[in-house]
Amino acid sequence: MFGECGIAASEHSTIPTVTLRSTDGRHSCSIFTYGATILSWICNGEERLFVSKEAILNGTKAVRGGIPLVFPQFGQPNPAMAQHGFARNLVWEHVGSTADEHEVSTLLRCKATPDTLTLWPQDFCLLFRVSLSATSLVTEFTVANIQSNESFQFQCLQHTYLQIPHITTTSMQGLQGRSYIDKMRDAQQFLEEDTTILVDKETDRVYLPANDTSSSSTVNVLDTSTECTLVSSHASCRTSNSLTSSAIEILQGDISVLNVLGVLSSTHENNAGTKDVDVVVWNPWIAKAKALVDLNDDGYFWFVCVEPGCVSSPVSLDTHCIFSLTQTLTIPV
Ligand code: TA6
Repeated sequence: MFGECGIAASEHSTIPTVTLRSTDGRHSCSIFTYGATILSWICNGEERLFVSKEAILNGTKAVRGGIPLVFPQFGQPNPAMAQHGFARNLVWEHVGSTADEHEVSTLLRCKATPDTLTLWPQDFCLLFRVSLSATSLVTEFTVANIQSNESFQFQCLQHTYLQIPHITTTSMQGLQGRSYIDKMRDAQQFLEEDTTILVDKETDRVYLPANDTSSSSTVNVLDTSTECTLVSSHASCRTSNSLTSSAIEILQGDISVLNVLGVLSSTHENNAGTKDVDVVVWNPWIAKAKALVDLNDDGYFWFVCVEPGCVSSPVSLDTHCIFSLTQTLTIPV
């Protein structure tokens, strides 16, 4: 077996943390069940995600770093709901794990609560599957519309903070040919013409799906001092229908991980292919870093956010349908 899964109390909170660890000890991943927030991904003995030294890790505030989950809104279009929605502030339930000779996976679940129903009157079930292998981390965020009377719309995103040697020696490739909304230029839309993108000021862009052959859906983050690729980020989404009532009972009930995985694969397999997604690129730079209480002033040196999601246009999910957003982070061998 490649590895195993464990769950234990967290360092700063009684809310548990799920840990995936390879048998050889060289690879691991930690998931704080507060928000199902991935706090660490170690690949070949090296930490690949950034978490601020000032991050609040006691389960009272969304984590500044790792991979917070954004749902059902991006930003704060509904001012009555927290920025980036409530998924990253809820305690998720650990459903179980699976392992084979290539990877170890775990599954977490979050159901609608009286508080979420008050804020957002839709009955949903969220699933988050995290799979660790020797070269990659795959994170699959699934939304199930389990109500029978109406569809609902939402935005979702995986807010990934990638650890880098230094922002001034980091570049990104793979976004050329994609249009983007630049939040630093009055949310106007531009075309990315550069094959290599550097960050030298506050950067907050929503790159729209690469829906033609001229652009790819993989973003490579490189160290310009060595021209080596640090990590590749690929993402896609898919929507599937035909959740049977028994499948809904499995998703909602006292579920086993194999039952849920069975529902996911049977529901997804006989449906349309995957689609490209938005990619948000963010670095707060100097002023915004100073303004963020949970980020030290020079914290912006050490990360760039490459965040796959569906934010430029909301997802509309019909009754008894599921939607999955899958991010694959790969370390070149
Ligand atoms: O993903 C980029 C962004 O929307 C930025 O505008 C900035 O607000 C960032 O998210 C962090 O948001 P947070 O609510 O986690 O402080």
